[in-house]
Amino acid sequence: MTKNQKLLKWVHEMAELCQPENIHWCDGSEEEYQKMTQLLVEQGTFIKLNEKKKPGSFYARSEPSDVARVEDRTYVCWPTKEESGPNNNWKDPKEMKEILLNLFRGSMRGRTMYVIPYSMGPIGSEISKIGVEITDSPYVVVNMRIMTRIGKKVLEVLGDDFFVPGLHSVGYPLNPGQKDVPWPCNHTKYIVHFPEDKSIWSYGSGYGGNALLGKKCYALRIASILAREEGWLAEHMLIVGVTSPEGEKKYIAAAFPSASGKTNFAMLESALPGWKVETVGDDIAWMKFGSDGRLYAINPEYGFFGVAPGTSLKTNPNAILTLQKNSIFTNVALTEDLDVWWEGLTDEKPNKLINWKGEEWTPDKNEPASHPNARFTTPASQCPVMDPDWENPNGVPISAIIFGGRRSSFIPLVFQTFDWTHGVFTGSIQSSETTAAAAGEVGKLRFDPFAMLPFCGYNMADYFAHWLSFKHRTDENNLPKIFVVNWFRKDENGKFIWPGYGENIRVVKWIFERLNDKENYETSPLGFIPKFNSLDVSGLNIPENRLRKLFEINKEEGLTEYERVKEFYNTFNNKIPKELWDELEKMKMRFESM
Ligand code: O2Y
Ligand code: MN
Repeated sequence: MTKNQKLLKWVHEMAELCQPENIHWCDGSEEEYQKMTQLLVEQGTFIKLNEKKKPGSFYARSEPSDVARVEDRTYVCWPTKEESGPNNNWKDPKEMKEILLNLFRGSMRGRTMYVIPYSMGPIGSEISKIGVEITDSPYVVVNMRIMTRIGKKVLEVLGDDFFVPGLHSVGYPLNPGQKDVPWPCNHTKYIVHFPEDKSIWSYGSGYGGNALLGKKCYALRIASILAREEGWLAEHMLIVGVTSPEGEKKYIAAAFPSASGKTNFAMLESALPGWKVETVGDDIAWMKFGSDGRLYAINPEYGFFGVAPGTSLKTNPNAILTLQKNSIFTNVALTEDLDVWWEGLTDEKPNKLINWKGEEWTPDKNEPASHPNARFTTPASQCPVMDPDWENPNGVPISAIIFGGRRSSFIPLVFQTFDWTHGVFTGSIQSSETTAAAAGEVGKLRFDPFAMLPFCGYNMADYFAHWLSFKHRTDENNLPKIFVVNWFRKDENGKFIWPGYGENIRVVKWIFERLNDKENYETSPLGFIPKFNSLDVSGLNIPENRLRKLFEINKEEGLTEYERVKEFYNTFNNKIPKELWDELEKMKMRFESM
């Protein structure tokens, strides 16, 4: 066990508060995992999948109201609302602690309290950080074991050092003799972060980012706070290594809003001969300066919690290969022979399924068989295209940062920003149409700066200033170049123009060439766009007029964007750095003189 007094005291206090029947310290062993999955099968939470089709894998269905991150129930409680910013829900920390203490009191009655020590990042890396999650959900334990490095070895490196405490309860205590349900949860939900003591309190949900506290709560919200204090970046970004046919390799990090194809991009199978993409991470990047003044990134995670619908051998063959074994599937559909299925997995739908709600489903049904936010949890080590350096404790050097959004119009397929400050400005006004990854309306255009809107643990105006400050922390030439991509531009019939997926390598190739200072660009009001014919579209068969449409930049839309951004910046109570306001005016002038 541990001698860390803070940890022992906290576990003791939380046990007093939550009143569990037992306490189990997770050692992270295979034997423990086998026992827990067996327990989950016995409880009815898990169905063991066909051993021949998906060895070592399990299927779970959540309660139909507990299917996604609950942004409206997620809080960051700084002492003042201003510190949390308009991007976070806020309550006075003392008031919030009171609410939570009342909810957590006795919340684990009749259940086991699991203590999970976990490392975000390779154990012992200078860039990695440790957390401890207390949970009453065995489902969370087995998912955390795939998504993070957990157990005894983490306690060994923790010693007496700092860790982030995270308390999680599904909020479904059991009275003596009361039968459990397959997916215990509570209609009252709170996902709360306290920056002062760097703690996380999550109540009422057993799903995904609400409950696996290492992911969004720690690796983004709390880590973004630590990153500001310590001078680094905790970002909602995939990381890939790209190798050219000449054998030159560069690493790229890319921020895309939730459920916008990050996992597909992270495992991209190049449609261009000779180009290769290898995966470092698919969701989160922690970037720190190396001794050479460049930014080095690690993936703090250990597995993928990917969106299942739409994932197929055509769209992401490497994800399909990864999830063939030792995986957990949540809210997909179940086949008659105990395998899994989801929309898009095969061209033909199976004749008969059990849908994500546990009902019989046939293809004539009007609703999908899997939930749009159905997920697979699968070990990164099983991905056939993991980069040889994905666990390098020093991280990988980042040459380019890409911001991406879902925009059916206005934003071209790709452009490069003029410099770091313009890049930060562009990140700060990143916008996207919403998806099913969070509860709420789908398809609505909203600002999602740096794809961090739901994940930045403090006032985003201060976050923008933090990004701007990087220009002064190193020689600007050491910093990654910043690009924007938009795979989602639509034609007048509402159809996507760009084929996406493996063809996105063509855009990556253009970026790669820009990084080598190739004169393949022309200047537009938004930034440097590909010179006509400099984007490799060989063999794609896209008519010239459609290709031009991908790069159409419209004056009216530009001026409308200016007004949208002004309104957005004004929600920050005069806190937006002057440099960004200046960039906005410069953008307006470029559009006016079009
Ligand atoms: O927590 C969920 O329900 C899914 S959210 C998620 C999962 C994996 C990666 N990213 C996200 C996200 O919302 O950005
Ligand atoms: Mn994400």
